[in-house]
Order: sequence, then structure tokens, then C-alpha cells
Amino acid sequence: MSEDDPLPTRPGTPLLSDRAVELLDHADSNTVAELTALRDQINRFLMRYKFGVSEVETKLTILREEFNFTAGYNPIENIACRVKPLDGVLEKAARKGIPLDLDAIKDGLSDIAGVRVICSFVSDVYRIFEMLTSQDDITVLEVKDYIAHPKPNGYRSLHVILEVPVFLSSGPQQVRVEVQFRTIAMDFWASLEHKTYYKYDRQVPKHLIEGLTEAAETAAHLDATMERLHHEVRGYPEPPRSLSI
Ligand code: 0O2
Repeated sequence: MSEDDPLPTRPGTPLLSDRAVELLDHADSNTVAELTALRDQINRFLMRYKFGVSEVETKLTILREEFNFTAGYNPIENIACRVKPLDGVLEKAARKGIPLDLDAIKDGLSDIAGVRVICSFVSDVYRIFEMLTSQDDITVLEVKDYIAHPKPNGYRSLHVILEVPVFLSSGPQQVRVEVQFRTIAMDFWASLEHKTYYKYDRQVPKHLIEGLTEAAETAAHLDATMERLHHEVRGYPEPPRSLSI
């Protein structure tokens, strides 16, 4: 595929039906120019989220390195970043009844940019959350504490939807990013639960649901035990176990 191809994503793109492909094959130059402009607009739209994710990732990396230097251990095991692909954005917008308009999608979807932070211990989850969200240029829009209040199925994580400024050639823009904080045990559980959910096409047998809920309790117990041992070994005072905001 060359850089000059006016519609480089056309062949094989699942978003386009055979009929749309046929129409494009016979499209006049104005139509092709309009579609090219639309493609550029979409790419620019998604690019802002990529920059937003990079800003948050940089902030977390700085916190991780500094914490490692001062406290002598690493509170963040892993940072995973993603920008929802266009088909996922369109599918979620349609599911939520959001008009297929970029401004409406920007206002209506909060998880186009996502960052997942896997911490060693529950106290690190809250500590890193506070260190990130207390930064002057971060605006917190919403917090969901599924650690203090797990979902009925046992899901645990701390979610925050925040805005971070990105500095473009045209000036600063606020970009919304969803950050999920969880421990290794919570992540292990969520990953298996997610796979199970999709394997059974959301119709998970009752005994598996019960097994997963029980496993979530076991994981929470493991988190508490590991944290207690860690603090005993290091001689730390009682750690934060909930939000202080
Ligand atoms: P993906 O592919 O991870 O992005 P929303 O649908 O986001 O508008 P909701 O459900 O109120 O609204 O948001 P919430 O509760 O903050 O959950 C959003 C994300 O958290 C999900 O994103 C999952 O990543 C994760 N999550 C929430 N509940 C569960 C759960 O029970 N099990 C697992 N494994 N993950 C969960 P998406 O969009 O579902 O998917």
C-alpha cells in the first residue's frame, strides 16, 4: 500500500460492506476527496487520545521510578495502554444510542483512551491513584471504587475518569482518559472472568459464575495476606486501604 493511496484502509476493512466497496470503486473524485477528509478527521480525533494516554503513561512512569528510588521497591508491576479501535468506538456509541458524530462521541464515551495500572498491593493502588489525581493539571471527572464496593460478581478495581491536557500546535486540549488500577490478583481474576464471559457468549453457567465469585474472595484474601506479610517484612506502618478524598 502506497502513502498516496486515497483510501488506504478500504480493501478488506470490515466496516465496509460489499455494496460500499462497489460504490467506492465508482466514486467520483469529489466523493473520494470527501471520504479522505473524513478519514483524516477520524485519525486526528483518535490521535488526541493516543497523546492523552502517553501523557498519563509518562506521569505514571515518573511516579514508579521515583517511588522505586525513594521507597526501594516497585509499586507498579505493569502499565498497559490502549486507544479503542474505531470499530469498537462506533459499536459502543451505537449500543449507547450516541449519534455517530465525533463531538457527541467525545462527550458520550469516556473510555476511548484507557490505561490499566497493575500494582503490587492494594495500598499501592490507592497511593498511586492519589499521587496521579492530585497533580495540578489532572481533572478528575468520576471515580468508581470497586475495591471498597466490589461488583456482585466479585469484580474489583479502582476506576477513574480524568482529563489531561495535551499541547497541540493549535493549543492545549483536554483529553479524557479512563484509568483502571488493580492488583495482580485482581487482574488475574478479571482476565479469566472476561475470557469466560466471551467464551460462553455472556451466558455463563451458574456454577461457573459462583466459582468466579468465590475465586474473587480468595484473591482478595490473598491480597490482604500478601500485604500484611510485606508490611511486616519491611516494618511499615499501617498502609492506606481506601480513598482519602
Ligand atoms: P473493555 O474492552 O475492557 O474496554 P461503560 O460501559 O464503560 O460506559 P460501566 O460499565 O458503568 O460503563 O463502566 P465501568 O463499571 O467503569 O466498567 C468499565 C470497564 O471496567 C469495562 O470496560 C471493563 O474493562 C472493566 N469491567 C467492569 N466490570 C467488569 C467485570 O465485571 N469483569 C471484568 N472482567 N471487567 C470489568 P468494557 O467497556 O466492558 O470493556
